[in-house]
Amino acid sequence: MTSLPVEAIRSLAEQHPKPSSVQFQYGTAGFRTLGNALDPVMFRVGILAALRSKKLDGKTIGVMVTASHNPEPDNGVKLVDPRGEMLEASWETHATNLANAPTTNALIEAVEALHGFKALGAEARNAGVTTTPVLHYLVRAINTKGTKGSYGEDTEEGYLEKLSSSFKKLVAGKPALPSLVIDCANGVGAVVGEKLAHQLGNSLSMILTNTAIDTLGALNNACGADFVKTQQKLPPSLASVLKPGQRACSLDGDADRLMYYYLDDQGHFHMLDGDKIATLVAAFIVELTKSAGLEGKVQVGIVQTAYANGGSTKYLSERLPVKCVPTGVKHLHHAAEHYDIGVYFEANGHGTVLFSPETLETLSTHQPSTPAQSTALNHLVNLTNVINQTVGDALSDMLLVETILAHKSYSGLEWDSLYVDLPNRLVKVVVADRGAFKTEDAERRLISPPGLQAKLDELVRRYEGGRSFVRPSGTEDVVRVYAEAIARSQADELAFRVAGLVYDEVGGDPAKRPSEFM
Ligand code: G16
Repeated sequence: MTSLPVEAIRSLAEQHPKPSSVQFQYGTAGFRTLGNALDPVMFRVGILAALRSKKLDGKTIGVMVTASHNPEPDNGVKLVDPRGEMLEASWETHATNLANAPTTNALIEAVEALHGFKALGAEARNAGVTTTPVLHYLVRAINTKGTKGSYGEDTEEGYLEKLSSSFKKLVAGKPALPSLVIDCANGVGAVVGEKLAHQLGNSLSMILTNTAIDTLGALNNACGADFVKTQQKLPPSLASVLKPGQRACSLDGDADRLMYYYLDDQGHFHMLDGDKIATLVAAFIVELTKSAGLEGKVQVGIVQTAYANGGSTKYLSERLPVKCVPTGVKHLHHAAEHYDIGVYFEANGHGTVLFSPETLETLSTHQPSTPAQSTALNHLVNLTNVINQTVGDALSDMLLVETILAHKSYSGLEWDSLYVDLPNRLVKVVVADRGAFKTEDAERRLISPPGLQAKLDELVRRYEGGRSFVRPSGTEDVVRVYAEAIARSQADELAFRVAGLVYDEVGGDPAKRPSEFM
């Protein structure tokens, strides 16, 4: 072990000073702020990643630089733990502390204090320009290389090969579906999507749109999964591309979220969000486990957040165990690990399916007693490979959805009719201090500011089927308000009334008071 290279850190740190006026926070998924404010954070994250790797016996750690679902000029950086999961929560505090050390000396002290590490000198490998889920895959593949749990070849090609070969097996013999239009949000999904389309050949016809990755200001601008989810409408750029009845999907800027949608015969837009994906996937996996003769041996469970549409929660909880956890894939992921097969999706389209080690063992040792059982078992095994189990992955989830649609001969309309979404509305409120908002009960209730929850309850009671909650965003400097009710106008009105309450409670610029529907 070499000792801490204090002088090297000192001279580099001097080149990346932290401005005293800013405070950084490792939030829901890493540091997010204006791209031009991130320089000192990037440097310190590099140090933290090295320390994390040392702490874990030299395991590979991932560092992803991405604006994710946010448009320019935002940017961000997030860390990936050795099994391809999000950074362990206890280290988020270390990340925040390092990022906020006010001087070079304070930074060196913080590094030295961190679990008493005396060595750095980590090796770095550049994964190049790729999606967030590919980075998660690579980290797991590197760390499991040559072991029983080997996750695949540790290259982007290895990732594409793993996904495409299992997809081809899953859809072999099924009639090819009509072309799928894919909105790449002008982000890196366009690059990896192009390679995936090439690998898949004629097993899936993909029409890639919004692929302008070099156009300034285009990223997530009036396109992408977050635009579709929050605006509940078609990206304008797809208006001339998408035909009634045709399926389309949007990735977000770093391709870890996925939203599906279609236009009906009248040209009306219908959204198939993370809840609809979770329902489709869970139903299919339950059906396969039964067909494989594994009923009672392997349990499927669902994890959602408070944003899950009430229609989906009702439908799913009548059939399967459903757990609600706070926003953030890390929370969903950990909860899903408690099931044999855990299906987790945020309504925003971020999610995946986890197969427990015992379930993987069961799948590899189970002896099918009929040809039909054998086929179902093979499908389950192939699903474990088409699904990126490290994190939500738009391209992998897309192949999963396409597999199911091909097996069920479903169009968007048939998939959509599994249950009816309650009309809902999401509103952002800009407040002076979002830190004043604290929640409990998986973010469904406010405990601070005091008294505000009682006022919300009183308001919600006036709306039929009304439900609303308020939480501080972990990725943007805003407070989010969600509301649903049985009628569209009621959901909209409730959302804006709650937003108004929130705004009045904490005060702020009157010009920014949420005014629609008031
Ligand atoms: C990140 C998290 C997601 C979360 C989202 C929004 O998404 O990974 O789990 O839903 O932020 O968080 P918030 O409402 O706290 O701003 P991404 O796609 O940016 O990684």
